Amino acid sequence: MDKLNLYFSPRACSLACHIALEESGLDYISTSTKIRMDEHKTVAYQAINPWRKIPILSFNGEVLTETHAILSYIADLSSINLIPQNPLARARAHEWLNFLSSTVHIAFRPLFRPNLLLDREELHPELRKKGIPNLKKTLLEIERRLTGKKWALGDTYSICDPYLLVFHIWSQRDDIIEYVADMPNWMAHRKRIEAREATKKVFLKEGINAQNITDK
Ligand SMILES: N[C@@H](CCC(=O)N[C@@H](CS)C(=O)NCC(=O)O)C(=O)O
Repeated sequence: MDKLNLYFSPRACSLACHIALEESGLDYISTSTKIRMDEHKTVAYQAINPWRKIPILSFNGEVLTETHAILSYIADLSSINLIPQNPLARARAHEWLNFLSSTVHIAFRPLFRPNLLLDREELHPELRKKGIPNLKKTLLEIERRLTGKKWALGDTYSICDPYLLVFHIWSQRDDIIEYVADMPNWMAHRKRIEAREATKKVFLKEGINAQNITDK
């Protein structure tokens, strides 16, 4: 099998896959493709992924898209227990992953990317205003689900945890933080993730540090 190659953009949802790969013990490489620099729109990247989104995992001529699918694949390949085998516990993992990709990620869209929803720039402030209560409600649901939990699934770290970190980082961005409530359970969870060696290594690889982590 080829080395797994993760295409990532710093602090994007690909960060979850990057950390999971580092935790997994699998042999991998990662390729920086900065969204901010439109590197995902180049002809070269489009030839690999015509959908032009990050992340992708490429290996053996395969190109796997979707954070949820990539995380699940990493967990299944790894000999480290990154997703439970027990059917209900495994379903709980997919419950988190689907919630994060389909509901939480999308709740940021009116604030981060109003241009994807409406062309008319003069309506963007209204769209942002409408998006704020929904974002807040969605993030507070995460806070509720983490009550009394060390990790997303309870006592054991899993692929759900680095995915949660991505959205916590987004929630603390300079242009978002004023709209979100205090979320002590989630903040404590983030600190536990950030204390792990794999997370520290990936922050270094992606160039994430205390100065730029809250940047827009
Ligand atoms: N459903 C996809 C969403 C992928 C996605 O939207 N990724 C963002 C980065 S977090 C992206 O590629 N944005 C660039 C763009 O939309 O132009 C997933 O969960 O992986």
